Amino acid sequence: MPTLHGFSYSNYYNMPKHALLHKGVSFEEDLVYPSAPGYNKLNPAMKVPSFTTDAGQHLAEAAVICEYIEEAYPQKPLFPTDTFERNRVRQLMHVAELYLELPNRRLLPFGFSGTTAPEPLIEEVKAVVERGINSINALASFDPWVAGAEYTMADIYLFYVLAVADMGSASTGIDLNEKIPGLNSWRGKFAADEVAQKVAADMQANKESFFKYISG
Ligand SMILES: N[C@@H](CCC(=O)N[C@@H](CS)C(=O)NCC(=O)O)C(=O)O
Repeated sequence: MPTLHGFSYSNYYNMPKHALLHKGVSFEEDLVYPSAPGYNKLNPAMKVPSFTTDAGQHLAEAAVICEYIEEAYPQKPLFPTDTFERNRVRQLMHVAELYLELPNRRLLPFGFSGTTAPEPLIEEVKAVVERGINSINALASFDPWVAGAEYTMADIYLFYVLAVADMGSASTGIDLNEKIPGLNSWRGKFAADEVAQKVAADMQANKESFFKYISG
């Protein structure tokens, strides 16, 4: 059986987890934090998630694991068959990660420690987030899903990216729901799904353990 390694408080871990649950794939969850001894054998970059295939091979990077899941488990597809549309979904995944998740991630240590981020850092983050907002507004339809009529990996990616983007908003003051028309109602629709609710419940269940891990 394939194994997903990581922890449920991680938004990146929850992307492939959501895809596996959506497709009804049987898999094991290995609760592990990235500094665990030997974790580098699963992912040399020491980041969560990583994935072990049925054949015992290790993969890492959430987007790569998601693509593997789609190829290995084609049921309930999460990418369009049309070449252009499939790559449009990938573009949405990448812009969400690069211009909404990663800049806001730089502010997480301040949020977690209750300290104020330096103004120059906040300005840098805001400039990058502006690119993300413009990209999502240009590419996403929210009609009803991110890439249009079909529920795709872009929905899963954007939803979990927003977990970190929201935390950064406390420092930047950027209200993504206000800046991206359609975002809030789409988010409600996504979150109402049974799979999203299981992932959210597991995330909450891991919260205490995660904060103990980072405080150590
Ligand atoms: N590019 C990586 C990012 C994963 C990532 O940043 N994971 C966080 C948890 S949400 C992590 O492992 N952080 C530990 C660290 O940075 O040392 C991916 O797509 O999988």
